[in-house]
Amino acid sequence: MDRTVRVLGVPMDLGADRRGVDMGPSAIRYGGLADQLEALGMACVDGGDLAVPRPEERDPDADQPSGGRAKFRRETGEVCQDVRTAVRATIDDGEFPLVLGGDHSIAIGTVAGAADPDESLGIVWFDAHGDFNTPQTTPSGNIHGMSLAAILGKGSFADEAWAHTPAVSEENVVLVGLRDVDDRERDLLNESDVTAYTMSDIDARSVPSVVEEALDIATDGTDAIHVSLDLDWLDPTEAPGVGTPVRGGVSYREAHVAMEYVAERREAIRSMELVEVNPILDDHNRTAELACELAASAFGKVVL
Ligand code: 4U7
Ligand code: MN
Ligand code: MN
Ligand code: MN
Repeated sequence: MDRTVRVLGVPMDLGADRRGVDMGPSAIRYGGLADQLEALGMACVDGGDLAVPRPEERDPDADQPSGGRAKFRRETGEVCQDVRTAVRATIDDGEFPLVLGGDHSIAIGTVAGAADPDESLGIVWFDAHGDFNTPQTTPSGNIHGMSLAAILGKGSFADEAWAHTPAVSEENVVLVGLRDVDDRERDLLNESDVTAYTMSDIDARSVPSVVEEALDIATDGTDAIHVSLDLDWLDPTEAPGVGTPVRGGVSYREAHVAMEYVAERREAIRSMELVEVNPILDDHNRTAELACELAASAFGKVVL
């Protein structure tokens, strides 16, 4: 990937309960993102942060879908449409969009911008969670737990043009690292054609084998892929600064190895995002610094 990287910050926390994830873009920049990428010989420009409304100014329950709950649905839709526009403009300018969250609801916008409507886009989604709830199944009402289902048009998202991206087929969507899935979310995931690798699969088969297969599935017959990295994919001992930590995640080394395999496919990668970093819960910014390191590995950093 020889293109210039354009960093787009989305200080979004409307999709999650734990305040602080809105400071993720600053923390990741402060963690040395541009330096890490420039050390690789890549050009890096900063597109700044998009505007996101404060939750205190809005009513989370305005404009709810029938038979369900999706807090700040209207505002999330508006922000995601801005993300889509910014990502699309970046790609049209020949640059590579690296989106910094913010909570994972922003992926709805990133994918909408990355997916050319005339093409097909695969997704590899590294996460402890499935993000496969709908407004009808969610236990929390938080859209960051629904973003992948929204992209695929599940439940009432089927009728929401800002959310549903038909250029993404379930057959080319892969979840990696699952260890916390809600009951009704599990049913939806099992009924779908999405491929999901749990931590048990990683234990049994190792990261290289699982991640290679995930990349094969996402690239199979597609024009490009999107890589979505929720930092809670890692074990909380390595990434304590996330809103919804779950024990039993991948180690520091496993995360780097996974990103090195991602780097091998970088010609196919159209966009990437780093989400769910919460500096308030972090330990001296180490989760944000780790996010920068993992981005460098994904862009081809090697030791020798
Ligand atoms: B993240 C949860 F109930 N499943 O839907 C939900 F456990 O983007 C958590 O992966 C979602 O961090 C976590 O609220 C969303 C919950
Ligand atoms: Mn997530
Ligand atoms: Mn998660
Ligand atoms: Mn989270």
